[in-house]
Amino acid sequence: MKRPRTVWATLALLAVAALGALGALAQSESTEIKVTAKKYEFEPSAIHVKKGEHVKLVITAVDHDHGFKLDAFQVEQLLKKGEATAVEFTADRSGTFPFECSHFCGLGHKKMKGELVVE
Ligand SMILES: [Cu+2]
Repeated sequence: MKRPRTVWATLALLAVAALGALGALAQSESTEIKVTAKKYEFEPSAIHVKKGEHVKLVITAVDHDHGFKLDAFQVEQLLKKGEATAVEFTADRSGTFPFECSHFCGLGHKKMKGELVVE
């Protein structure tokens, strides 16, 4: 009757591993930052976070549909006017990374930029 014992031992190990992963998730830093998008700026236009943080940006386009594109962390999201839209990523590298509006919104669209600073 070796096999059942092996199965139980494996299950127990898996359970311990799963609990460990959940614990790590709960402990990892998570930051929520509210951002406003309007012609032709993001506010704040410089977003500061700490390296390793899980970042949740809640972005509201107030005057028009806009977009949020942060290439360094593979984020691209359409922002519908009047809706709070969340984008999430883990800031696992330090540096200064540009983001921009990715949905044409008028003459100043190309100037609608900001930067994420990961320290
Ligand atoms: Cu735009």
